Amino acid sequence: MPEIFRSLPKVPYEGPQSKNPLAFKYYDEDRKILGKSMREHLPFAMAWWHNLCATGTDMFGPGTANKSFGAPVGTMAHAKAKVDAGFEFMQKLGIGYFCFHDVDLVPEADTLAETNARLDEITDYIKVKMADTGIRCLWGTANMFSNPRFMNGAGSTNSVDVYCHAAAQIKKALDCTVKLGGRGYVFWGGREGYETLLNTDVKFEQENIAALMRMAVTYGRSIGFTGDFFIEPKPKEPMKHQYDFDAATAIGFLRQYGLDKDFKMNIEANHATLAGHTFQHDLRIAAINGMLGSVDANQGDYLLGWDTDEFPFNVYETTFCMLEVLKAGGLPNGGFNFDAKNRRPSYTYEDMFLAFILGMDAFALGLIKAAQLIEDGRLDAFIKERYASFAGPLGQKIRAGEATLAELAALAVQKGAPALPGSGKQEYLESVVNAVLFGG
Ligand code: XLS
Ligand code: NI
Ligand code: NI
Repeated sequence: MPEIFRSLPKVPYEGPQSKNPLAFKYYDEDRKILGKSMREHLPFAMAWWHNLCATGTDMFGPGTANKSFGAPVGTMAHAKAKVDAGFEFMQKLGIGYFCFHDVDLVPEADTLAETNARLDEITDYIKVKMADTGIRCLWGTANMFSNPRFMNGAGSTNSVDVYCHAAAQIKKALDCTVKLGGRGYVFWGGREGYETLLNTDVKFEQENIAALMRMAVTYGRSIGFTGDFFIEPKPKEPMKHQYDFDAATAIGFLRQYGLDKDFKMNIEANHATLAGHTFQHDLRIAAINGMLGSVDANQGDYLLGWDTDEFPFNVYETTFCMLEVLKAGGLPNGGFNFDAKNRRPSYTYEDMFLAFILGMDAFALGLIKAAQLIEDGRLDAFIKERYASFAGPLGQKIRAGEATLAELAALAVQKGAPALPGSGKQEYLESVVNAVLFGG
């Protein structure tokens, strides 16, 4: 097998003092943090689509990066070259997992039968590579948003034939995910939403999406899929409004349709910020509902209103993410999928390596700092103290749901006007965070 990234080495850990661009400064895979190795805390995944398929095309011009990997684009030879490139890349970076859409793996054919045959062929090829390298599949999904037939969505479409086609794609993508031992199956509702309410029956569409998900669960379980189904919330783009707006909305939807036992959230940083939240907010909402499943690790640009899918760089964000993940006890069937792409002018093979080094180091540093914040204890102690008034008999009664409104009203009269509830000390807490992050 000819080496594709010939001039690029296996990336070593060299520590924060290293000036070697092709070395990790923080990601030291065997280093133990809170009793577990960094590798165990951070199951990193490569997104097939961004890393092996996307060339930097945008609305104003064609791609700048060559991702042919020596084979004619659009052929099965190219599909295999992408597998070769992907596995060499993951091995050189020390990445343990990958994520894929059906049509990232093979070019879509004119018939489902032919596309499915191609998927069988490529997954056989991938399986051999997996056995050789120990690299595993984090999650699979079906691309139900690129082909023009999905212009009105898949589950939300007005066309029963398109709906049927979507079911076929999900079935096959589940077959492939199970064949590759994937730990999760993702629904990102790319076009599950609307452009205008003037032509849309929202209730009808949401019921149909739920029915499609229910069929997927039934089928998945019947073929031995024991992992988690994930919804990946996103408020908009490509549609003006998407039904899985944010974690809270998606969780409400799952509960309404009785899907909450089988589904968790795949939280993407840039989607949370598009919804007007922080990344940490959506992670927290998922976590407190027992639905923090997986993470699409990227970041947006606060000055731009779209999904820029940048590699994670902001260490405050990765620290707060890892704080949520550590407190939730990790991601049993999830991981950190770099749903991120190089900027268009960063078009070389070396840039692909540098981008993952940045992202993996940003998360490793976030993990180190989140663990230090937990060990430091001042944030947790402050929060505990902040609610201390509920620790007494009255608070306990309220928490147990045993108090009545009339009883509390009578007590309030007896007690007279309450004192102010105590300072929130946000500025102090922020200075604690900075001391832990930068105090050496
Ligand atoms: C797009 C989404 C997509 C999903 C997988 O914004 O992030 O890449 O992760 O379909
Ligand atoms: Ni995205
Ligand atoms: Ni994503």
